[in-house]
Amino acid sequence: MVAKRFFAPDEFENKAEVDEFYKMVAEKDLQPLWTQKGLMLGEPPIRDIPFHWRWSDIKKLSERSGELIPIDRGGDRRVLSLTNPGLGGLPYASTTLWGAIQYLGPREVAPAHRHSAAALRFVVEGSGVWTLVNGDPVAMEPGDLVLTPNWTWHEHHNPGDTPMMWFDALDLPLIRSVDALFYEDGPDLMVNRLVDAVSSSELEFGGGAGLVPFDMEDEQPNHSPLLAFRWKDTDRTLESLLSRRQDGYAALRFSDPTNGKDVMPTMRCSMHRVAAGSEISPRQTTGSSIWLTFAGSARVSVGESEFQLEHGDLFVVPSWASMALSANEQTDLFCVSDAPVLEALGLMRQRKL
Ligand code: GTQ
Ligand code: FE2
Repeated sequence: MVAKRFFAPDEFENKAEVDEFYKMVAEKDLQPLWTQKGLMLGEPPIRDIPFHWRWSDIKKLSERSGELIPIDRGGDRRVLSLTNPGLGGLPYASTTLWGAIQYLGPREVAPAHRHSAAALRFVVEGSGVWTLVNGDPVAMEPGDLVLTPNWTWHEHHNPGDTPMMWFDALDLPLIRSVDALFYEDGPDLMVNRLVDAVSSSELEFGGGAGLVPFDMEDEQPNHSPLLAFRWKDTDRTLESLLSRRQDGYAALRFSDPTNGKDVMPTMRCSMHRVAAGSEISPRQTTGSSIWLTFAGSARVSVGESEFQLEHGDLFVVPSWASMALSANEQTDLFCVSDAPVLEALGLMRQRKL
């Protein structure tokens, strides 16, 4: 391959004139394309790095934050964000995704607000928290996936006697990068009541496989109207998928029950079950993802790194990094990625290695 030239003034015989020209261009806030190094490389220059966070560390620090830090107005959310060391101190797990662990103590309430970044929760431990999404109370239990789509009001309640910890993912870095992040505080709260009712979203759209209301309104939201995906359904589906597989690896994608699209326009959610001794074969894809080890134990390699995963551990796969996993025991993993964005823009590339 012929090396590209990057016409520095030194390369010219009429160096002084070229030098002067480059100065004049810069003075008018212009830059020549022909002097740009690294603008377009063969493969994307990727800043976020493969990284692993241990549940044991996060849990200890979250519990300590529960003792030290109140969550009244101002604090709002007791959240420790996964900070990818490749991103220069930004509180982001990957280039496009915010990932965090939220801790809500007994009888605490995280007050109402909304933002144009979309969010989702996947519950790791605890019980009894519910979240109010645009007025609809949605219970949260371990293994459940709960959505708070972009610009929906949300507040979290823990009316019980025990703390709860869950994983949050938001498309916040992506929304910030396109300068479209808006935020609004909500009305202050009312009562920290117990909720045992099933959410209206589940009553209307949670009927089960392929069963959706006939008389849906013409105007549909651009996200799943079903806001909670329950562990018992996820577990049962993974179990039957796995029983049909020879290779010991089953995966499902959470989808909008009305149209099969991803649950929200910017994030794809999936759940993976790998039988003891089985593998997720090496692969790579554009777009980044955050993985959460819900159960089991496994070894994963991401790019040049290798991580040993235990219950609750999280890791990030940057864009175009290879990923392969092998399970020591049966292992369940939740995954959130920015795949719908890449697909919508015609930028999805995937390959098995
Ligand atoms: O629970 O509403 O991890 O607004 C980051 C921002 C959680 C939330 C986060 C949020 C929330
Ligand atoms: Fe929020």
